[in-house]
Amino acid sequence: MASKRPKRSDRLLGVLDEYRETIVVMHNHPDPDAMATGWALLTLISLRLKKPVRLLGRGPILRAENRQFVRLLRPPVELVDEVNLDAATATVLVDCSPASLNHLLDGHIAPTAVIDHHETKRDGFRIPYRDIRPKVTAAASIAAEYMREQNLEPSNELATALVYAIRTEMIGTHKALSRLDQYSLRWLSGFADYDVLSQIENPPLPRHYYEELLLGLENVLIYADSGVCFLPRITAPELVGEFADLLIRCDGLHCVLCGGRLGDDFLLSARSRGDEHAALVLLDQVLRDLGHSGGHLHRAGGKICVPACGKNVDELEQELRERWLDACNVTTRRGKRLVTRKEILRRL
Ligand SMILES: [Mn+2]
Repeated sequence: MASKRPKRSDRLLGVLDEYRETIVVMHNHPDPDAMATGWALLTLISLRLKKPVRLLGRGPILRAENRQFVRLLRPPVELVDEVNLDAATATVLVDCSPASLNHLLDGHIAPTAVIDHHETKRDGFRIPYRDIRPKVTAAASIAAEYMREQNLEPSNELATALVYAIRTEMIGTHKALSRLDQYSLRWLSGFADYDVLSQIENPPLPRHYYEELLLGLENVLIYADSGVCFLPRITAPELVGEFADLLIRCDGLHCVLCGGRLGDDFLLSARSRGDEHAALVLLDQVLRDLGHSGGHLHRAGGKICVPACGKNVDELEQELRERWLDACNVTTRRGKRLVTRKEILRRL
């Protein structure tokens, strides 16, 4: 007997049909998962409801792979600083939590719908449609499911975007893909362009990227099984998370904290593996009364507004290091450098 359970995509479309138009909102500095998910929803909404829909987020997009993604696939993304809403406009928040501050609704306005896979804090909002599945690796897998439910085939570009989104979200997760992720990947692979995918995965990198990587590596300190790195210079906000993904792969490390200042913001990324500590919980402790955090259990991010925190960057880094080591139950305060030039040369 066929299931009578209403399809999620039908419920979403039913909610949005009450409005004149829809704005799909991505998190700030949208990543491929946010862009691909938003793009699929935009396609779904415009084809099924035949009403105006836009895909908005705050920029800029700076990571080389993400710029290449935009250049080659041309997702219908509009980068804006703010959004004007009226009662006839529905909002769909994708790939981030309603209560988090890293999107155009700033955690103050309840969206009409949310489609996400992050761990979500209680937000107290009345939201007519919620589809939040933290066990799913990529929000893009959920968006692909909606398209499949509605018998819509993605264009080559959209399918490539969704596949790339799932592949990037797999980095550093240390867990098997959910059944939905696997199913979506298999379905999408029939439409995706793998030549373009490889061009997105291997973009030309600017020279400053290597400089920042070198400065970062020289600043990694190891305390027992915990690593801390404050990057002396970053030009793209995404580098903090990228560096954390690299560091958590180091033999013997179970949790890492990376941070760096960009303008007024001090950006943080935490990673963990194993059952003892979860990055999300550790970072939450570190940022108490200092800033905001969110993300996945083992991959979390956060932000502090430097002028508002009452400390200069040196004091802030010292405080963050203390709090991080306390949260990790590490008693030593003597860090060992991950790499030192002198030691490497001596071993030659
Ligand atoms: Mn995501």
